[in-house]
Amino acid sequence: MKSPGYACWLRFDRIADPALLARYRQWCGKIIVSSGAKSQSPLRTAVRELTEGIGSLLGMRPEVVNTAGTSEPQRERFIVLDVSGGPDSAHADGGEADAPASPDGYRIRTVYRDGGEYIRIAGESPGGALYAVFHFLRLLATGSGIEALDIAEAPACKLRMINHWDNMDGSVERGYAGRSIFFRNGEVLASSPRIRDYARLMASIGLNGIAINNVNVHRLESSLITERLLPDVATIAELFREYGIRLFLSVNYASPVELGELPTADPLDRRVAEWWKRRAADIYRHIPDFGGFVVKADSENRPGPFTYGRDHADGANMLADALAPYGGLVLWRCFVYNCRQDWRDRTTDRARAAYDHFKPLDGRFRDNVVLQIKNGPMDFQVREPVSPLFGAMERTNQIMEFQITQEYTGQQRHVCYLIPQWKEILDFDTLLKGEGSTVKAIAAGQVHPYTHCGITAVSNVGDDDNWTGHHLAQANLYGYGRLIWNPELAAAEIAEEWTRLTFGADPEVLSVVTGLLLESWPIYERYTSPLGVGWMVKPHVHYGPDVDGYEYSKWGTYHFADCRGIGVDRTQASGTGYTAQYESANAERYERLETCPDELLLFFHHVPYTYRLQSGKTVIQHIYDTHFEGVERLQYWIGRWAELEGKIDADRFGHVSERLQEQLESAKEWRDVINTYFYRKSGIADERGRVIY
Ligand code: GCV
Repeated sequence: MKSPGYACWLRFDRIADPALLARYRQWCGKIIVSSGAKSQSPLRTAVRELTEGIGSLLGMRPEVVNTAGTSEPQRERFIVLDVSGGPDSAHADGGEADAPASPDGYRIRTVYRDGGEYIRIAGESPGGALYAVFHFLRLLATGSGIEALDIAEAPACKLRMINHWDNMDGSVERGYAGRSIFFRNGEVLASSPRIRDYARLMASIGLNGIAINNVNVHRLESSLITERLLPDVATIAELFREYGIRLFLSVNYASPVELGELPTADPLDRRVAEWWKRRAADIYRHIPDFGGFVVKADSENRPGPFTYGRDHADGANMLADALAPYGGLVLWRCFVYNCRQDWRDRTTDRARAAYDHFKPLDGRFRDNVVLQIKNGPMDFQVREPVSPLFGAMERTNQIMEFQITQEYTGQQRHVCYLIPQWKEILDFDTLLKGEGSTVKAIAAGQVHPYTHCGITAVSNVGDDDNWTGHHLAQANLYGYGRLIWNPELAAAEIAEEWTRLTFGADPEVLSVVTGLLLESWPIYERYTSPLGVGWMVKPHVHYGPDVDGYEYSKWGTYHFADCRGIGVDRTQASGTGYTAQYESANAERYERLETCPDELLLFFHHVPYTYRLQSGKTVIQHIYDTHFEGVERLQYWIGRWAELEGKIDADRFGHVSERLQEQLESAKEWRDVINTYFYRKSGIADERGRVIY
């Protein structure tokens, strides 16, 4: 028996309001489908999803009719499901001229004609039709009017991906929701029913690519591209194909060596290039629409072209050449830095690394190479500036990488709704081509003429019954897809939509769940590391406070707190010069103390505890106040959540209540450790005389 969390936002509970039900039923009794919904085609999936969704929401089984190009006058109301401009497009409605430009786009219109009244759901492609169906079902599930629809949608980003950090033993690196849904004990779980359910979830939020294995590719996983495992991988690819999603694999750069077939992985060695060409041929024989490779090379002890005195362009291009004949991509990660730094060395700044490594290579990459750049220059901290590398390479395709899995943001034991964070990032104006060169515009290919661009993110999914560990963490997966489809959506809009679909429309439930979600990132930030400094977590596990855990280590992640002050001087004037990696107006804003935003102050500057922020508070008082407030606000929301008892099912109510208690204990620990640490370092008392140990 699956728990109430399993269906996530695709619950499609029966509509309770009889009047609404009757209205919807008038339209949904018959579905006319253009013919040619071939096996495995997303159009066929769209028909199935529409039929089943209507069945579940309205308690009726719609009649499905194939038109094969004819258009009989209909007396009753009905739905037309179609691919615009396709050979069988029987119900063109006159709105085609302004149809969405993207092949993934769609239109949904209510059409009143002599011959009948119908709702035309039309994708620009079969995949577009599937996205349209999920949109239509969302309208029904949220009780929207359907009598006058005129919707045209197209995704902002071309590549809308998910990365899994799943290993073949079934573990998930930085996974907080159980074990892998793809692998167990060295085997591929090719026949697991969960994989199709996951593909549904992904397609319902508009995602179109997935890399199923960890970017740290170890021995076992190196075999995923061999004849032994490709048939199983192909079975998974087939499931995703039904939902319009292309499958990618992370590959080990040293595969020819790891698999014992060559003595070298040198990208300029002809034998190596030939070896990858043969692998590519094998892969495409099994998976004709294979998306390509994700590569973590020369990073955190993973092999790469540096071993052979080659650079990243040499490395990526060799793989790109192998995939090019089949239309495959190389997603080459830019998370490259010195992970064996001497903490005594103040000249090396990890934040600089990606830009320093990659910017000089602009123009040298093949057109099917896409650089994959983490959203910040460090590593998914609760607060970081936007990576200055994003958009800085005009002639090199790029995608940005977010992290849905909450490695540094409470590990799905804490509520931390990340959409507001991603929205801030997407809205950031890099100014690289003048005003309006926002991250979202770059990701959409509107700033530079990238052939491939978009967004990817590390999944938060595992085999827990509710997929994401914390029920409320489902909102991050949902919101990720919705936001990268349309970055103009507000975080609140997404939260409300998700809550309605997941918990229903009770106004109190809506108000508490959305309120808690929307304040959760600011709350988390308040009780953890202050003012953008980051990294005060327990080493390796990255959960719970340890102020000096990384301070004297090799990872390049320091806060430099002493008895006088705290923060990392990344200025050009007196620090590491990192600020210069931004376009000049942004560089100057970060460089100058007076203009550096408070929330990033300690990322860019080392200041005394008595330094006064733009908010008017001193740094030390800000630290004390935010840490007390973080816990207080959490207590407030725990009280509000308790009011929902009986309004949502006991299973999800109880689960979230328990996790909130755990979060509270952890938040108190953070508060007391951080406040005590800085009180002892600075010797400055809290103005308000609260308890500090
Ligand atoms: C998959 C961080 C994480 C690692 C992760 C790495 C990466 O360092 O802690 O677990 O490795 O980022 O993104 O490659």
